[in-house]
Amino acid sequence: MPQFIIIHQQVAPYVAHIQLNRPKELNALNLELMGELRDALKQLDADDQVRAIVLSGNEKAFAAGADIKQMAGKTAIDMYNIDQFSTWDTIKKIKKPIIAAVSGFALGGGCELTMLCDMIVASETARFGQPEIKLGVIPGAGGTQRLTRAVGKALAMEMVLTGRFITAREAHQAGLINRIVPTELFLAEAIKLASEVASMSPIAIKMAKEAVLKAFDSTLDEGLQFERKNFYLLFASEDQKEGMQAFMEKRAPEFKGH
Ligand code: DAK
Repeated sequence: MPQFIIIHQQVAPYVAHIQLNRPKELNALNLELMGELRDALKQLDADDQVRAIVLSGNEKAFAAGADIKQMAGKTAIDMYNIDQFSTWDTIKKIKKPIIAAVSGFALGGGCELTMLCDMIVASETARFGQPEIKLGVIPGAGGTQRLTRAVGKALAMEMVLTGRFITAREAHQAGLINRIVPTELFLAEAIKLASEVASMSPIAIKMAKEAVLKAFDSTLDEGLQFERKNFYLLFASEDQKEGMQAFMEKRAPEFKGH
């Protein structure tokens, strides 16, 4: 049984929800929590009854970053041996879409975790930041890269160099998040968005996610080639036949994921 996360199966058809659950520590991401999160995501990624995943904290905090108390005394060699990157890399490789439901603090590793997700639904009280600079370090799980790609150089540089938190409104204007909703609805709206995604062909959804992410580390031509292959490949699926047949018969498609 995981100690630091709660897994809710079928919060909507084909939607699972993982809740980070270290409320007293504002969901600080200790190594144990990250290990549980990695294992849960891998398990849900392999589960045919799950087509989209919602990841949340609570109303006060998504996550206030890596656990500073656990990290403070570590040496470079400790950090090397712990190899947290393998955990983060596994999360990066999850094929099903992950929607972050964010309220309150999403800081440091917490902000980086939201950026590893595929979409972000935020409450009005959400605050995003990369305050590592105030601790004498810099972001270590993609904050300098994914944030810059999401919000552009000016704002990323300001956030990374000053540690300033931005509001949900600023995050929305800058393109970091998908939508802002009233605080009491942040989880429900994320589940609603996940349900919409989960109603599509799960195989097309995975290939679409893969292709969009390809845009971040390929030239345009390489990305287009990749997209083309996935596009062709989907014509080998029954879901493509069902989707197009259902359109012509003016009925809702019934996707099966093969
Ligand atoms: N770690 C440990 N404990 C934390 C914490 C954190 N990041 N954030 C909060 N807490 C704890 C507080 O210590 C406090 O515990 P007690 O003292 O009561 O025992 C409790 O949570 C409540 O926090 P506060 O009393 O501070 O609450 P406030 O509302 O006054 O302030 C705050 C909220 C979020 C502004 C403040 O707690 C804060 O500034 N927290 C630290 C934020 C921060 O600096 N985050 C970045 C951490 S560095 C990597 C992957 C990831 C990372 C690095 C490498 N690899 C893959 C290699 C990530 C690094 C980071 O995230």
